[in-house]
Amino acid sequence: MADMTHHKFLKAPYTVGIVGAAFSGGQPRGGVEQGPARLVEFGLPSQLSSLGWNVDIDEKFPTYEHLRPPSDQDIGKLKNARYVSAVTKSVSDSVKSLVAKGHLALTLGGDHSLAMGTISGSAAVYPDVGVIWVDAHADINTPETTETGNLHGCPVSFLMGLPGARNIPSFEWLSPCLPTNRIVYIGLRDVDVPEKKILKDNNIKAFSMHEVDKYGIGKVVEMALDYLGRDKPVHLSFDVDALDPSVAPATGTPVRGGLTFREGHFICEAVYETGNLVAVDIMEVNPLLGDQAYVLQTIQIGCSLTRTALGETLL
Ligand SMILES: [Mn+2]
Repeated sequence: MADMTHHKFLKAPYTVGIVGAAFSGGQPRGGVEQGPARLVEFGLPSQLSSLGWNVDIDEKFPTYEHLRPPSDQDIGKLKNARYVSAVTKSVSDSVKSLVAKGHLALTLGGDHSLAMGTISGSAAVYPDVGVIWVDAHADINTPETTETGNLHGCPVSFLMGLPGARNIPSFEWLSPCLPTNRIVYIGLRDVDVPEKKILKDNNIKAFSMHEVDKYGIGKVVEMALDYLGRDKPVHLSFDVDALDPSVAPATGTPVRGGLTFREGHFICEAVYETGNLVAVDIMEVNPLLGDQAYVLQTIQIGCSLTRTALGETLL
């Protein structure tokens, strides 16, 4: 068993609860719902056991089909809103119960709309949780600004309860739980014009690829952790499209100019070292996009990012 960091917000013996969130309703491309099963088949649970964790997983992967409404007409521009709401509510309950027990909640996606569930779940236990959102995209469109109506581009505005993203029909369960100063973005490079305005108007902390190039990843992560507070619980929400498509190609919305393999892993290493983690999301691994080699490469990266966020070190 490896030496484990002291975790300020977890109860010993340290347990990771895996939520296999097999869901793709927040975006139009099929396949991302198969991400969690492929990560598990590749051996993720036993890899985490070898790091010293007790692993709590329902290998049957509860499907969310029973939550699919019989009909789901667009609400304004929003697609599948009732289905996304029902699934994210279920994920929120799962994450909340794990975090409340002092377990680390590890959610494997699935598309990034799931973060409405994961972050509301950890914030229900820790209202001062700080979120590190690693992504090519800001995912902060509101029901008014979204062009596509795909909810994986909107979770942050819902969590914050920004104007236009409050009291949305079918999302009555989700009350604002993420103050605008409790999130830091890393890796942004494809941000819609209205999203840029939202980030600026609300003074939201964001390190785009420009800042990663300018300061280096070490300094960026240090600034991010200082900003959130070194004594506060941390929720890491990692969209694999933050990585350059040459590193993680099998994902729905790849954007060139992304994080290198090491930059992505460095973020996970540094966040783990704080001992403040309460929840980790690994999102948007889509095993149906690209040829087999690309898919395998992306699944391997999903596993290695997770291991690193849970304590695997190079030495
Ligand atoms: Mn995302």
